[in-house]
Amino acid sequence: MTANLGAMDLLLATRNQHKTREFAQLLGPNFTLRDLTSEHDLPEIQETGRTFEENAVIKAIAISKIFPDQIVIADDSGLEVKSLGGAPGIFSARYAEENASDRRNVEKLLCELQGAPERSARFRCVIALVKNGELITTIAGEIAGKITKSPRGENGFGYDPIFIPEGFEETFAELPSDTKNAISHRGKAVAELVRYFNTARRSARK
Ligand code: ITT
Repeated sequence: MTANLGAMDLLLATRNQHKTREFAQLLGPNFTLRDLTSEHDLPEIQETGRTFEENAVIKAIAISKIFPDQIVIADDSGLEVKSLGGAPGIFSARYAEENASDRRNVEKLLCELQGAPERSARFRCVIALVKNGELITTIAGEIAGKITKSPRGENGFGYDPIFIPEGFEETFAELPSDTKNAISHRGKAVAELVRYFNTARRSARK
């Protein structure tokens, strides 16, 4: 990512490069985004919360305490499937097992839903914004849709090949990234985050 004079520096508390790519596309050139992929000596953060919001706050505060001069954002997100009582939910990344691959998680979900007529689901995302170890705000976004019977498409990550957003016939992995970003749980949350920053900048100028 190139430095941009006047851009706001943000540290995204993630090692998931798919998330970083989406955030960079969504935030655009007014922000300089860095993630944790080049930080090799950080302690493991235990996501012990019971909700997306709690886990986003845990991640953002833990990283902010290590980088107190940075504006830190964290994304906790996942897929909630209605007929599975909201699973995999906060366990989306580790549904099949600890450190599961996307393929294993998708296989497990399709197996759990085998023959199920009720396939509605939603992606949810909560972003926590933290400075100096203190929570400033959390912002949520979600998108409703349904789960396919088999994976389709190569774009995106995670459960994208089996999720068809409402109003579409293609999966998130078949849609161009711009289309996903315009309607996704993360796209909505980041749009709200940008509005938050713009309002804060305007009132700081007054
Ligand atoms: P960090 O905690 O380092 O940010 P992570 O991948 O472990 O990375 P989460 O705990 O928030 O992050 O788990 C998110 C999981 O939910 C992710 O690994 C996917 O399986 C799924 N997920 C979230 N957003 C998604 C999206 O836009 N498309 C497909 N799957 C998504």
